[in-house]
Amino acid sequence: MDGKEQMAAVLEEFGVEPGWTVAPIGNGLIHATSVVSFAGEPAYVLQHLNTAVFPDPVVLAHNAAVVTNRIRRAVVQRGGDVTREVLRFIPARGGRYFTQSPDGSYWRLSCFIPRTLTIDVARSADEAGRIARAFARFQSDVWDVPPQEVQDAIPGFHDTPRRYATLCRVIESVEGTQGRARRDQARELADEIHARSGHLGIIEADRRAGRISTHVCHNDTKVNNVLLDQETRRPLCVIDLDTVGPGSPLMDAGDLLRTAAATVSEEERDEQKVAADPDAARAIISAFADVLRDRLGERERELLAFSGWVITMEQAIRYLTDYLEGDVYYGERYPGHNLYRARNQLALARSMEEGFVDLSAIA
Ligand code: GN1
Ligand code: MG
Repeated sequence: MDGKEQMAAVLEEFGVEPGWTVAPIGNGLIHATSVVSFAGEPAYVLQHLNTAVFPDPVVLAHNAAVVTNRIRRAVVQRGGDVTREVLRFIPARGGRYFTQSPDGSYWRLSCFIPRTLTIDVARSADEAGRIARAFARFQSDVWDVPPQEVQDAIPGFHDTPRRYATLCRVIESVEGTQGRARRDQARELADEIHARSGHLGIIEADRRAGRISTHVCHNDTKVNNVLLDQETRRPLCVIDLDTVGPGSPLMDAGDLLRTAAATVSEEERDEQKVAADPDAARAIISAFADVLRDRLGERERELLAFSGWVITMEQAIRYLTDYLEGDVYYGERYPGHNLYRARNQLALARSMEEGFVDLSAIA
């Protein structure tokens, strides 16, 4: 079966009529995402799931159903538009929200939301604030869902100290000529990470000790994981629900600080250009503090800015680990891609330290 035949078989499983064309869409790093159109009009989003990262499609479908049902109800209550403000997945034959093709791989289909765009960099502090508000509202809509109703699709996803321990282990164990060369290149970045390691575990330790809350979180609140209205640029719909699971709301605020307060994207190779904009950071922090005002505790409010630093360091650690392991998780589009990404993220963390995160005040 060639690629086109396989696609035809998959779309038929979802009850899609013939006459479609497909084309890649978006900047996601994990799944292969395409748009399915009829006579040039986009109708569906088709995803070929990356089962190396998400081995269990049942968990993904379950978590997505829990949050989209809850959000749909909230959208109706506030008089919003359910066709544009929440994802709608299409059941395959048999009623499940995914299907398996003969080669064993998994696919899923959702409705395309027209006249929207995604961005990789916010163009102003106001825009960063508006986007943060959309993610904070997502959090607030699912706030009452007991965390045990969703499952951890990737256990320990935002366990930053564990990510750091993995990096240390990989640095020690990298073998072979290429591995050693990579290790030498990575040394400078690793040293910077080691020097900051004392602060990496604070949020996770507080969460485990119950000093900060555990809730259903999105866990991947990148600036490009929300659809904006094409004309008004108003954030409409939070997407990419695969990492939904129990976690700390701080990590969702943190990933927004990492991506929406950054002046360039994480793909920028020139680290001189990488900076965190303190005005955008303030806008993001106030959006979370405002939307979740009765819900965040004192310790959570205190750690909001710091959460941006933690998640940026976590991302640097993840990119550097992947570089050392041979780009098995994120892949690479050019030699040294994940090393550049790690360098970018470390420059961003440093800029946060200069601008709005005082590590000496955090214990
Ligand atoms: C991945 O799928 P995507 O591109 O939205 C990753 C995030 C990282 C991000 C870095 C499941 O997100 O955790 O922060 O890349 N998702 C997974 O850009 O690992
Ligand atoms: Mg994404």
